[in-house]
Amino acid sequence: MFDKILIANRGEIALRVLRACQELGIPSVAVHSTADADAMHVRLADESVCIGPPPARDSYLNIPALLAACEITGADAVHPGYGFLSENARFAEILAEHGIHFIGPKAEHIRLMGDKIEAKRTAKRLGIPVVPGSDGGVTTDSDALAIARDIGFPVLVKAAAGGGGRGMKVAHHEDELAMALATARAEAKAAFGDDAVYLEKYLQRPRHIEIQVFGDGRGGAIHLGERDCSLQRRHQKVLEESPSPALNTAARDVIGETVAKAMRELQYVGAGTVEFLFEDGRFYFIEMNTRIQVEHPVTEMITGIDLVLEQIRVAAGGNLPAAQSEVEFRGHAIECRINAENPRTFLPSPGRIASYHPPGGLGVRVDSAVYQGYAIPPFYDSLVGKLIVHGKTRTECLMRLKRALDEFVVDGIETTLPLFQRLVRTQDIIDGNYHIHWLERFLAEGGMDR
Ligand code: MV4
Repeated sequence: MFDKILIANRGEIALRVLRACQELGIPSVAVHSTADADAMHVRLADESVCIGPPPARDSYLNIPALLAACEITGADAVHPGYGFLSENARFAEILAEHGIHFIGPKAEHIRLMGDKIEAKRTAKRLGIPVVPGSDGGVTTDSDALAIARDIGFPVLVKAAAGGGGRGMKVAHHEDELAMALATARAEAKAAFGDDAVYLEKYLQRPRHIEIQVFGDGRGGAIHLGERDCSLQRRHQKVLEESPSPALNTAARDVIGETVAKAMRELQYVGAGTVEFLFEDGRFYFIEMNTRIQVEHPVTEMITGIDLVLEQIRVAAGGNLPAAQSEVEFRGHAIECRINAENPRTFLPSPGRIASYHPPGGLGVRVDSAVYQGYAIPPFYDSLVGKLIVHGKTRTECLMRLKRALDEFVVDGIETTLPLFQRLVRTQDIIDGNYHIHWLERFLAEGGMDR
């Protein structure tokens, strides 16, 4: 096992990793920017190192500063959390060159999945169903037109270096294709320095369902079911749940086993998420994330498996947490991302938390790094915390969520708590009847004011 783990992150995920370290009896090192000197992850870690000024590029993304922090403290492993350097293949390689373990997948798999064209090609080769589209990148307009006619309009132009919705353009008809290509290319070039694009059939009202996988890097891999992440706003997830209201046991077993088999073939190591669009009963691969995700607690609540602790164990050469036949999906879990934002305009609302009272009780979990009197700095994402609720059934889970939301007090800043208060009282949500555009439509139609 590792001697000491450096946590290259901040906020609730830094705390989450810290807790896993404590349960494994491994000393931890927190790093922080000057803006985070009084952050909870710094207080609770065994040691801490200041790695730079507030802007992330000078601190949490500063590789030389992180290497120096490992050197100073004698950390022999780094957990990157999510965001920041978590999917930076070069960072994983540099750590290895310095004899430090990266708690995450192999650099080659991070790099492979970072290129959306290569990721899709690999998925297809491994027997995962993909969205119909160009086989690889598209080069000329006439090339693109031929493919678009073949798969049928509407089509979506996507950036190879994209993800998270950046550099995407829809063409509803032939006469929109050239413009969509040019715009997507220009945006991709500006955002990623790479103008490679590819073409897909545009799915109009799918759900976003992702499969959690876990590999041992030696050809063993299991799946831990799905999360339905269809409730999003501007490509930011708002509420996630497992199981998906749209799946039954048979459908889960089929897609889960397909994905697990692919991960065995890849010899994938650690936690990963394979993202799908799901429409008319069919799955279509879109991307794979090679990190622990914000919404991982939803999976932990229904499987009882500590994903972060298992990431550490497997990175140190340990075995999978369970055989596939031992994985049980128990009950239902829902996560709400509580942001420091106005619940109608979604404008950030950083500042001091005057009063803080998180909910508790059976089946209620709050993953947060804030405390009463803490000032949320304006430099980073606006996540105040995640409320995760578990129940025997979806109905029980929703009732418990309603109760927990009523208990939750965060005063002094604006939060998105009122949005969730509204959502748990909305029929489509109660019925599980929603897709990737549902929330934006609800908000545009004044759902918050009805
Ligand atoms: C799509 C799609 C429809 N058809 N691909 C958006 C982010 C990126 N991860 C993939 N995205 C989409 N890809 C095809 N072929 C619609 C989206 C999409 C979306 C996907 C998941 C969750 C929310 C979304 C919101 C808008 C568009």
